[in-house]
Amino acid sequence: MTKSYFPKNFLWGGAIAANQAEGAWNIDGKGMSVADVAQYKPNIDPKDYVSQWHVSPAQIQKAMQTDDTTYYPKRHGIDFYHRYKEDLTLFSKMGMKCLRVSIAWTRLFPTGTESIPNSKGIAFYRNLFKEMNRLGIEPLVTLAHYEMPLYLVNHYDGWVSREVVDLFIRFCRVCFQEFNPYVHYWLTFNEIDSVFRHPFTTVGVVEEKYANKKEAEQAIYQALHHQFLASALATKELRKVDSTAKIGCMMTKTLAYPLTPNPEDALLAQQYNRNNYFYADMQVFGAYPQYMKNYFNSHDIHVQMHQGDEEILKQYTVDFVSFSYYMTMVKSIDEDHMEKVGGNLTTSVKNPYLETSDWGWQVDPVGLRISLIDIYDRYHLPVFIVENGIGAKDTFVDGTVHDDYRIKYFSDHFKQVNLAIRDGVDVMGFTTWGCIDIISASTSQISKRYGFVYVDLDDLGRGTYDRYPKDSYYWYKRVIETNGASLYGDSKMAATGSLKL
Ligand code: BGP
Repeated sequence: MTKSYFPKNFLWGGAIAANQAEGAWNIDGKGMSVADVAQYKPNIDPKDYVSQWHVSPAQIQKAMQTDDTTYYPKRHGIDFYHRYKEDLTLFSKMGMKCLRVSIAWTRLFPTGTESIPNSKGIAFYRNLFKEMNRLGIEPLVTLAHYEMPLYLVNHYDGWVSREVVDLFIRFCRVCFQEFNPYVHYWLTFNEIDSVFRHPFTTVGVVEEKYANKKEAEQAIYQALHHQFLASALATKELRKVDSTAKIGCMMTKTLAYPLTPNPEDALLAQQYNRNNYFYADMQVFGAYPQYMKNYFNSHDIHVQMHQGDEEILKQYTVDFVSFSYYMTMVKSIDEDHMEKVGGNLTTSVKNPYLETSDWGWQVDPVGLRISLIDIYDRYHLPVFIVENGIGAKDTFVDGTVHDDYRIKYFSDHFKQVNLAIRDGVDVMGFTTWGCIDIISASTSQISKRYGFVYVDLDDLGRGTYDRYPKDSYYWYKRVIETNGASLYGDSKMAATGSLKL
């Protein structure tokens, strides 16, 4: 029987983002962010989720004039803003060692342009981090998780404007100075590679403003350059405040397999994977790789750089590589004629060996082990799985949810992480996505539930907001307290819910 190879200091935990959990979108001086424009559209065809993320100037104007929170559920979230103490208590009783949260830029700087931060925003995060420290939960903090100020989209063209780099660094400086006593692990940009999947949310680019696709692509690469630069400059700022704190990049790991041994399929998969690595390559190696320079030349893309940019990128690189992992992809030269599956705002050829989630995402635990090995072998830096989980339709009965499917999902994934550690990968920790039910990033639903804790709320914002531990809550508690050993022993007992608090 396999044993647990998880190191003693392994950071078992959970992850949420401000815009999907906090709510309180216009409370205590918070400004509007791009997340406040994301609508919930009932009965939408899953294939159209992507279109929801492509927002026009007219939609932005409309969203700014309405506070219909049933239509914009992220604005209410799960009210973590007011209930965080209750939630942290639940996490602490579960034994969580780490919680990934993000800081809403608009809570500190409502438009992004103020010179003095909003003291109520600072007080909220200071209290949050203090409480986490008190409970022995290590904060892992994302500086930008799909929540840039809407003002910067409307008045600066988002990250296309170089001034946004300075405004973001002003925000980072305040975060590091104010929260440094409580926070030792930071992440810069969530899923920085998602920039082409949903540019509005990632870099504040409204594609409609550009004459054609080519101009929009040029703008997105410019915005991306500014984020790479901002990642390096944020690292520089952090080092000034605390030389021992660690900062990481964050990518969506979407490993692609060739459908067949046809070398053309293998090449396609390799190209896809290389593109997926481009973003972390930039933040780890600190320079544009030759393959991207060639792409820019052949596609007539001109990224404007200032003198000194290249040195900054090179000098301030990240300490670790973090990633989200939900599904894998399949590549084939005959792609057009094949059955497809959707997920994570992208599509793939269906993998005949894998099952899919309720939302069609291909579930692949072994792919996680392969990804861990690939990432570690490429970068030789510690790796951190900061998002993974299954969005499912839960049934709430008798005050709980019997979510054996979630237990199986995590059990399978944790075991693969354990094997990757045995294979020599330095894994810092694992924060499961949406450890408490939150509003989905892509669909704005809460019925797409990821949590170990159920929140009494429906897609139209109706409910008491009360929290209820699911069976998986007790199961994960046991995994944490045995440092993974229960995965190979008494996990069945834990799964039945016999281990109550
Ligand atoms: C990632 C995002 C998260 C998150 C997760 C699950 O891409 O970083 O914010 O929500 O995916 O996606 P969804 O909420 O769309 O199911």
